[in-house]
Amino acid sequence: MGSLRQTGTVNIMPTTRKLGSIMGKLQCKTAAYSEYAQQYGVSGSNIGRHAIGAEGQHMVRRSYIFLQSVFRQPVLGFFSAALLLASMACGSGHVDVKLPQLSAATGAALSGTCADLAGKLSTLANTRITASRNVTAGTLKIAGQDVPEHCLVEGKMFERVSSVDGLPYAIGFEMRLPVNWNGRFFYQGNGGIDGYVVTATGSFGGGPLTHALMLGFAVLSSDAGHTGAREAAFGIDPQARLDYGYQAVGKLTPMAKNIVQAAYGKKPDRSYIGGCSNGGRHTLVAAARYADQYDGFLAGAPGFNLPKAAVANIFGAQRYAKVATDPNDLSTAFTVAERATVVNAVLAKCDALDGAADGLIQDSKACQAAFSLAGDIPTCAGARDGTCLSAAQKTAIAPIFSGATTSKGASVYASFPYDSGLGAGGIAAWEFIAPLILDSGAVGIIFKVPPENPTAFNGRAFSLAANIDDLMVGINATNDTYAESAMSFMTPPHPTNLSALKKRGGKIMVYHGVSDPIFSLNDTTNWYEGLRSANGGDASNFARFFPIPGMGHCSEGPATDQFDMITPLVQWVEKGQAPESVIAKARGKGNAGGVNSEVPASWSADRTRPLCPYPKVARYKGGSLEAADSFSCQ
Ligand SMILES: [Ca+2]
Repeated sequence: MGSLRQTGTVNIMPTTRKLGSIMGKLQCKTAAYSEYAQQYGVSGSNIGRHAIGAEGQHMVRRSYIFLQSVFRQPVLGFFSAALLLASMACGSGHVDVKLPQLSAATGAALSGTCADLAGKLSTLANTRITASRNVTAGTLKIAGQDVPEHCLVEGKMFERVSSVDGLPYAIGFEMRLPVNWNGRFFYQGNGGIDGYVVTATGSFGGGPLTHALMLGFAVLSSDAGHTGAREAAFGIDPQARLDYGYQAVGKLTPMAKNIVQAAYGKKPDRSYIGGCSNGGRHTLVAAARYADQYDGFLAGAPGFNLPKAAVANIFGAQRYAKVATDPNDLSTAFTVAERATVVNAVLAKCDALDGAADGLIQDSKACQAAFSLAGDIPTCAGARDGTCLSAAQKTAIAPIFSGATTSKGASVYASFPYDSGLGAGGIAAWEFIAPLILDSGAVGIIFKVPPENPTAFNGRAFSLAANIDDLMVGINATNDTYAESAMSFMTPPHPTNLSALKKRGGKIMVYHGVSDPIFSLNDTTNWYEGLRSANGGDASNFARFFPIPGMGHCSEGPATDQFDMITPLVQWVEKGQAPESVIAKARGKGNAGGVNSEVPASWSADRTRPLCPYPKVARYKGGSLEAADSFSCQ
């Protein structure tokens, strides 16, 4: 503040602050209006004038006249200072915006038996119930504890035969309905390319100690419209593409709420959707498309640009192939020892930036500025021995981190941050194997228009020979058979316009491993920055984003990856208590949720850390390096 101008003996700060507050309201109002304009198509050139409106114009004119009368000089300098304060006011959450407070859910008991319920469901539209049975307490266990008694309902929606491949398709699902219900519904978004009705427990956090079903939610899980046995081949059916992308969620949600109605005598008081990876993508897509259906959204590692991420991973495979010493094994391009060398160099530059040399890089942004692959890793003078990278390796690998590009230099997806988890076990599968067996089929058969022929498809050959420019065209293309492009059906229509969710009192929490090798933290950070901009510089009154240092894709890595985010999300949605941090625990020896073998031996088995809402990071304030309360979110 010392740089602010003083005029004579008059302290301008109170006045500047006052004007800052006015400008802050205007700026935030402008942002809210631009969100409105985005939604309703008001022309951009009119936004500014409309945004501040007559009231705003009057406020500015009144302030300007007031300042001129006091100082008898032009007030542009004050306006600059005021704007600075205005942006600070917006950024620190002092925005005078009242969002609706949703009421808390109230529980109910299952009415009648599970067998009775099946009879009540025979009239559900486009739905066939295939089984319903009681599941006694303890049949399922989580972290050694009994999952309470519930009713399992299985069924299919929209059974049909494809006109493209002549094969049967349906949206398979199961619902698990607790006998003692908490009044809430949880849609479990599953991972990968879907295809499996994963047990509907509603899990979250690596090695969870609890899950939505255990907490009393009614939980739905689905295959999103195709069976896993078909692998990527379902992608030649246009409707199966759309169901996988977003329509299965849209079809299942009202059906599931009707099952809840039949089971408990009322629809869910509150509805939540969550998942990690592709499940995080389903969640962010739902936040944009189905904000009227859900109150709370919990998105982990949201691959909301999944087609782009898959192309970027194929780009990575092509770069690794240039320096692999064994052409049949891409991991020889960047060995375990070489990745450990990079991790050690990253830690040397970055670990202490948060105040504690503890093996976790909390200040990832500062780390990216501090670390350089070119400068901080020795270039091998002779043969590669694990302690250096050859010049050719640096040339091949650096663009994977700085971000895949087309032949014309256009960004394909996003950059990836350097972090402490780059040597972890899960990295190799995502970097060296997935592009040849997962991303290949996803891009070639599910996303691209026109698709490759699945019967003659060789994923490895496809990925290593693909032209990246052509793939980018393919994921954005349509034709008569495939009327929606992958970038349309897989991604949220306007990712940073969550105004419908916000305005009805909905809340969204997002988490992402900083060392995630397939969906980049930076893509999620860019999205969240865009969301902040679209909301006057601060989205924290309805959306919070928690980076998890060291964590890989959804779990594991040298990280504190065990946490419960559904409980704080419910507190936020239903009681207005925003999560200032979430405590996460390392899964060392003896952890009831399953041991993470990548927890470093130097850590205590149950190390805890606060996960902080971006842009805050956990900084050391003193005390034990093993305890969350030695850190604060700043
Ligand atoms: Ca540290």
